[in-house]
Parts: sequence; structure tokens; C-alpha cells
Amino acid sequence: MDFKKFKYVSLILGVLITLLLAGCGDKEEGTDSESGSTDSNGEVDYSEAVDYTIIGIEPGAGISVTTEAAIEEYDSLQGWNVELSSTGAMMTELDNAIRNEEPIVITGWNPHWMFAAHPDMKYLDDPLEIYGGEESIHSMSRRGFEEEQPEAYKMIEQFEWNVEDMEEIMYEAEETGDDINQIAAQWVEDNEDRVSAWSEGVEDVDGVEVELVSTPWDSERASSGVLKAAMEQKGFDVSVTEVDVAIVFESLATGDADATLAAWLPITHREFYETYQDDIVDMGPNLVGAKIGLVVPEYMDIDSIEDLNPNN
Ligand code: PBE
Repeated sequence: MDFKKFKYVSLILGVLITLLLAGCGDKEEGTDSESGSTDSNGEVDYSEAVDYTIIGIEPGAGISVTTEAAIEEYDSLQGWNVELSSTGAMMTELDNAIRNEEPIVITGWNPHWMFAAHPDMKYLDDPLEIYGGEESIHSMSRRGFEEEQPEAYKMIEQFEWNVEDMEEIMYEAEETGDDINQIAAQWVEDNEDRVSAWSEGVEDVDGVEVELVSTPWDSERASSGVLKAAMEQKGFDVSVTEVDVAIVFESLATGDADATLAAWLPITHREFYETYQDDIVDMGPNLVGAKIGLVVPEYMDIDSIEDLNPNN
């Protein structure tokens, strides 16, 4: 074979090999990230398809801590990890996955608008009850707050509402993009009958300051927003400071803040609460029927955390 011909043939071969490899690469990627490879029964391996990764939210959230515990406890989650970034980033990944009908496992909860945006989702069964059953959102105060500010304490203690109320405000904020505090204040105007029950027997005050601490999620922006507006009608001067969950509990224990409406129990914030419970007053639930867990789109043909596969 002369040199020219050899060069020509190897060029063609090179191109062919490159095309072949690129083709394989594509195919493999398609199988992994879009539909998952299939196991010996011909079923889709969702665990491999999602790269053994749960899409989570902020590292400081209770549900992030709980998900680390789930990964420890479930055999089916051995070798998995949870991608922690932000609620917004998780919602974007969820939107993309659902648009393309790709598998995804997220940390989900109610009250939130994620189920209004994507009604075709389900909580995975949790036989080990790592995420618990029903959660309640509690109000809590620093020690001595009741004695020092009985009117404020009473109003916070009497504050209670339900999942539908909270979600109504959350949806509106999400849909309109308007400031959730303004929507909450409007809700207080529109629901005088509800609000009057919270201030029953509470004397009007003149500028008594109340420092609420809260967490950076819309659920708690909604509750703090409505109670702030309702308390200001009675003459209180209410500030709301958003901090990490751990700091909510710590600042109540040290007395740096007066109260919070943001404590999810018995599971979500258990670790934080247990650390500080001797120095904090639990004022009881302001909302019942909340929930946390692992959530997947309906088109994924699994029902339980135990239907996932470890990364061996
Ligand atoms: N959440 C919403 C929070 C509490 C409110 C469930 C994302 C969490 O700490 O996990």
C-alpha cells in the first residue's frame, strides 16, 4: 500500500471510530440521565438514572438533616447522596425533570405550592418512619417572655390557622410575584373574623416591641407576615428576622429573640429543639397537618423509599 493510500484509509477509519465512540457516548448518556438502564426484569433502574442523588434544599433545613438520616437508615439508600443548594434550585430541577418526563427524587413538604404546580407527584412510603407522619408547626418563646410581655405572649399563643390558609398566601405570592408580606397583610384585612379570635382578650398596647425570628421559607414568611399585621392592629411593633433553623432555636434559648412561629415538630426540627428545649417555651401548634418526605413524579413506577436501589 502506498503512503498516500494508507493515510487516506486511516483518516476514514479515524473518522469512523470517532463517530462510533460519539454514538456510544450519546447512547449511554441517554440511558443514564433520561430513562435509566433496565435491570434483569426489564424494569427501569430509577436509582441509577438519578445517579443515586436526592435533590434537596438549603443545607440548614430540617428536611436536609432528616434526609441525611434516611440515607443512613435505609438499606435502599446506601451510597446515595443529597444535593443541597436552595429551594429555588430544587424547584427548577423539578420543573425540568417533569417537562422531560425524567426521573427525579426531591425533598418535598406541605404546606407548599409545589403540589399545586405539579399535582402529578407522590410522597414515597417511608416504612421506617424517618420523616414521621403528620408534622405540626409550633410557636415557641424565650423563657420569661410570658411574664414580661403577657399581652404579646397571649396573642402569639392564640394564633392558629390551617394548611389551606397558609397555602392560599403562598400560591398568591408565587403566582403574582408580589411581596408575601403585603399579601399576608391583605389576608389579615380580608379575614377579620379569623384574626379577631387571635386577639380575643388581648388589651391594646402602644408600641410594645416584639422580636420574632423565622426561617427563610415562604410558609414561615406567610405565618410571620399575618401575625405581624394582626399584632400591629393591636398596637404592637413587630420585627421579623429570618435566620437559619439552628439560629431560631439558639436565639430563643439565649433570649436574643422573643418568639417564633416556625418550629416544625416532632421530626423536622427535632435535633435543633432537643438541643435547646430546656431554655425554650413550647407554646403549642399554630398549624397541624404539615408533612415532609421524599417526593417523586407519578410517572415513576415506585411507591416506597424501599423500591430504590443502593449504589453498590
Ligand atoms: N421546610 C419548610 C423547613 C421548615 C419549613 C420543611 C423546608 C425545614 O426546616 O425543613
